[in-house]
Amino acid sequence: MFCLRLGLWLQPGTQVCVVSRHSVHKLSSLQQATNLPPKKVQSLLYPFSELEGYLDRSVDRTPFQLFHPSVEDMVKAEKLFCSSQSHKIDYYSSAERMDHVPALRQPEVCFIGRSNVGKSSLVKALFSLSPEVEVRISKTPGHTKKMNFFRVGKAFTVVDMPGYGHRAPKDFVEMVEPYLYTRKNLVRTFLLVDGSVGLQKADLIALEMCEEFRRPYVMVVTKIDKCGSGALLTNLLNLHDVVKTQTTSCFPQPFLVSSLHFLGIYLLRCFITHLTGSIRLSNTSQS
Ligand SMILES: Nc1nc2c(ncn2[C@@H]2O[C@H](COP(=O)(O)OP(=O)(O)O)[C@@H](O)[C@H]2O)c(=O)[nH]1
Ligand SMILES: [Mg+2]
Repeated sequence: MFCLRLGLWLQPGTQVCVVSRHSVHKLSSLQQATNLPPKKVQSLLYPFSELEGYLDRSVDRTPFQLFHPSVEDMVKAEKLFCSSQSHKIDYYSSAERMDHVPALRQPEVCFIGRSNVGKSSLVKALFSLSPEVEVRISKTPGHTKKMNFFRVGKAFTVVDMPGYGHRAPKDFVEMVEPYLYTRKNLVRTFLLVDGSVGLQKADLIALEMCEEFRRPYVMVVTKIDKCGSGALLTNLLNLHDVVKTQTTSCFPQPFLVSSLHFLGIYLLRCFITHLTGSIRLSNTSQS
């Protein structure tokens, strides 16, 4: 059934993106990803499905699948991540202080989290269909010292924030907190946690801060390729428990991603375009 639906939305000639001279990763687009075996496609599109089988029957799956778009909607969302003459995706500017933050009006989403959790890698994976967009990824923790703004046409802005927790508490207090507190066009904050190590003390501090600001935020579980299903599930259930018992502004569903293997990237693209009002979901999607 799933493959049948997929086939319908990915007719030959369904244009996804005009590819530039930069090379595009083979899993960047749904069209390319769907050449893989169905089970693999399912886990690329809906990574939680991979873990579901390991869950005890008593565990309620609903919170993990609140946002469950159709493939059609994912295809729609993907188009917004393809740069064209009339819809330019580019790095816009960086800011080290709040008074350097660009005055942009589009809805904005930002990515925060510990240094090295995978923020820049995730932004790069989201923009992988427009590989000319330069997103810097470091080998050394704490490299991103600035807030980096990326424009997605007139639709929305994505902000890659400096990390916290590792030699960077100052950046966090001076940049991240005032930004989260005052940015008017910020529609959602994505708080990244490393799925292979689970919630750390610094993550809980960030979570507390997000709660204090009372602005809606979403947890993203990164690097899900880096550990086995057992460890990932333990970390995920622990996170779910914290979200359920200690938060009020957090979306109940954590988003699972691997920027390295493109797991969950299509789902997250769809969620971002939905949140920023850039696409309208079809009736078949849940949210
Ligand atoms: N295995 C794995 N490694 C990742 C993933 N995402 C990022 N990394 C690695 O984690 C390190 C830090 O990534 P980066 O995006 O710079 O983290 P940031 O400091 O939060 O921006 C880099 O060496 C990345 O290659 C992932 O999904 N899987
Ligand atoms: Mg970074």
